[in-house]
Amino acid sequence: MAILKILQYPDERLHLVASRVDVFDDALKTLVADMLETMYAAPGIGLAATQVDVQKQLIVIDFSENRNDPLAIANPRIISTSGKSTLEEGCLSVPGIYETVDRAENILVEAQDIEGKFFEIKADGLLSVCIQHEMDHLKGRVFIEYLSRLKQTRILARMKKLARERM
Ligand code: K1U
Ligand code: ZN
Repeated sequence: MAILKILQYPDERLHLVASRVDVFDDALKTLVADMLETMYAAPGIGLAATQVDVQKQLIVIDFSENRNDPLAIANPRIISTSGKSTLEEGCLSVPGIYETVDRAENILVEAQDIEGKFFEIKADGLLSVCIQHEMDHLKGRVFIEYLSRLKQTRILARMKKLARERM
């Protein structure tokens, strides 16, 4: 297994749109294992393939207390939504920034597992928000794009400063 590099906002590659996963082979299983290791090490509760510069519709999530209940989701598609949720979100691609975003409270998602088998996920609370956040990554969207122009400008300046300090 390997820890992958997580792209940092404002990296342009975070805006690429992912393609459907159509081959469910050993290479996909290795990618899922690497994404999980990367997410656990970060640490985070979710990670989208886009964030590790792989343009595939693939997400990993684990928000269990003991970090031992991983979920891998390929080709997620929202079938229905209801209600409204406003939770604080973070993002491994925008470290140190936590902001509330309006999302659907309940979602029903159709997806495929790493064998390609279709399944449905009914989610609410943090799982629902996390899935919506990760699905946005697959569409090239970063959560701060829901914020005001002023907040986005401030965050962009902070991220550019962080990048300069890392050099
Ligand atoms: O997509 C990502 O960058 C991962 C992100 C997922 C997420 C968190 C909260 C709301 C929506 C989506 C994170 O995991 S940020 C880090 C984080 O929330 C966390 C880290 C360690 C322990 C608990 C939470
Ligand atoms: Zn994120």
